[in-house]
Amino acid sequence: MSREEMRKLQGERLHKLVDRVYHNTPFYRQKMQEMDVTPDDIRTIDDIVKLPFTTKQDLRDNYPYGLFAVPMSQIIRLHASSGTTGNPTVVGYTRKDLSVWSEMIARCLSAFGADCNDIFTVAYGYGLFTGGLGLHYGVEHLGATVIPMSTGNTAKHIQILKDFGPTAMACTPSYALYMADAIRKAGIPMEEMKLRIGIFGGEPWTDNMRKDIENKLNIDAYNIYGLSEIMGPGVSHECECKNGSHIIEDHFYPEIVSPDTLEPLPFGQQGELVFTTLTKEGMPLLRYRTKDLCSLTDEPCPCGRTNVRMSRIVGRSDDMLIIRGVNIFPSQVESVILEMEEFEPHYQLIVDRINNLDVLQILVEVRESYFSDEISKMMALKNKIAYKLHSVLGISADIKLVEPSSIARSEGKTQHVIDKRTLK
Ligand code: DLL
Repeated sequence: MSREEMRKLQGERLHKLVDRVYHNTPFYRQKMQEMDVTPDDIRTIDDIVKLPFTTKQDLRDNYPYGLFAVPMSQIIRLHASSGTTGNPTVVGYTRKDLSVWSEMIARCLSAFGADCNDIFTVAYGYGLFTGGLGLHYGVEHLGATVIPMSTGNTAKHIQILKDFGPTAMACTPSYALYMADAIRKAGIPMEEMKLRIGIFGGEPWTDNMRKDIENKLNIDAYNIYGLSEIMGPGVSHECECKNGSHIIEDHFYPEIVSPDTLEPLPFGQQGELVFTTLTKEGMPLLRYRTKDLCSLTDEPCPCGRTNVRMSRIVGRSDDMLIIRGVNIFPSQVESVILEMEEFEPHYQLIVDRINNLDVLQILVEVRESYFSDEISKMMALKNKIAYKLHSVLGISADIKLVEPSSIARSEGKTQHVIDKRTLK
């Protein structure tokens, strides 16, 4: 599609979308009324700037189903990702949403050079996380074969890579490096395997990591990006040129805005990525602030695709961390500590990457009156908070109880995160 045709289609879809949310989502109707905008004011895609932004906080305020635009009888799947504190962010899909999602992923996979002759292992988490099931149904939609590995089964995964002859593997890039080391340690030469394509995303990675993965696994490694609020994996994907990721623009309209002023920025400038879900039925979102920092380009791509491309994600405009593919906010730790009288409101998350696996240590200060020389008492306290943190964060952490005032403060403030990972 030419850029002109695409923008026309986006404008038509935007008008229908705004009409839908105005009539079906009280949250949006109220926001639009406050801004004195009606669906009739939205005629072309350029009118998008008249619409309100949506944030994770809005999702949290309307937890769990407040932003759904259809009755629950039409929602056939729910997923969820981390909220900034206790409650997760819930997303709901209609049958049509799931069909669009599978088709999008099939498009991504075919851009990676895959077809119905390929066999995929999907080693993203299956469950509330969108990675596993998202890729799974996309592979089926393409007509290829899917092996639903999920995460954390490295020995079995290696055996399957050797015996079942998969040609493609989908997982986080850090897990791909971890697998490469495990395969080397198992003494299995890559030539005994048929792997040729890697589908990596869910966390930031670099072109150097790509080279490393490609050399170690003897594959072509491609970037896939997405977020559960918008759909899940597959919102954008690389092509054979590996020079930016094409956005599935007929379904998701991208903008880059300044995170400070929220003013739209032109192509080429770096800022916060914002998406509007042009066709989504279950939980459509207007101008959702992803907090991911990147830039966009509409320069023609040698592959021939005309969709706008986004650069790699270079950072976040909030304090979200991605640890072993799981999104973590320091405020989630805080919410647990504030509920427990045994602890001071001071904590620190120390993140590192050891042998390609992310490790998280959490330091928490025990209140004077609860501090004890008795090991059994301290162990019980540690287990108690470890259990609560695990249920809120969804990953395990090494908890270290420390004495009151022992976490360094500067100007009275604790530095809540020390991230020692450097993505080379
Ligand atoms: O991570 C969806 C996904 C699964 C994408 C598998 C790709 C592959 P969430 O858990 O909602 O969804 O986390 C979304 O992860 O806002 C980015 O910060 C980050 N992220 C996802 N893909 C990439 C990527 C899934 N390719 C958040 N590069 C997003 C950099 C990524 N960051």
